[in-house]
Amino acid sequence: MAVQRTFSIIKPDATKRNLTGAINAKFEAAGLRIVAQKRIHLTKAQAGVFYAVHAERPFYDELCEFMASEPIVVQVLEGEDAIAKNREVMGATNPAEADEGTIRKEFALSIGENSVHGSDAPETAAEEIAYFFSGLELVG
Ligand code: DAT
Ligand code: MG
Repeated sequence: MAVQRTFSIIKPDATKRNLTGAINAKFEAAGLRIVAQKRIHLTKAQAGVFYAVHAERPFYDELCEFMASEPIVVQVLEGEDAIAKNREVMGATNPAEADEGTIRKEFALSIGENSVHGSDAPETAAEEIAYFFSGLELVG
């Protein structure tokens, strides 16, 4: 597997509880490098564009509301097999099903307030990185 980049978000439930550093430590311990990072506060409409793929799901409105409720930290992680590795470090969507030692097992509050987002494929990683970052902001 080659070196990849993936897009990550530290979500409102985590920024609010001052967990940015603890979550970044997990990424770095897994060999993922933070090659871009910024703190932003999305509007509900911007969150809606980001999560448009879930527009028909019953939790969509609540999800967009949550993502706009507090600042978030958006970042680009780089490393060997970064997309799969990041998903592994994150743990399952539902923290009740997440493995020991994963971010969601340790920090997530619920299936909705689950502390982190990570891209699920190379195509979505590229789209998501481009939505939040310009090329000049990616410093590998
Ligand atoms: P993931 O974030 O693990 O990629 P996903 O893409 O299926 O999961 O869903 C995106 C987010 O939507 C997820 O992180 C939290 C929210 N979500 C998913 N399923 C949910 C549910 N059943 N109830 C409430 N929120 C949910
Ligand atoms: Mg997803």
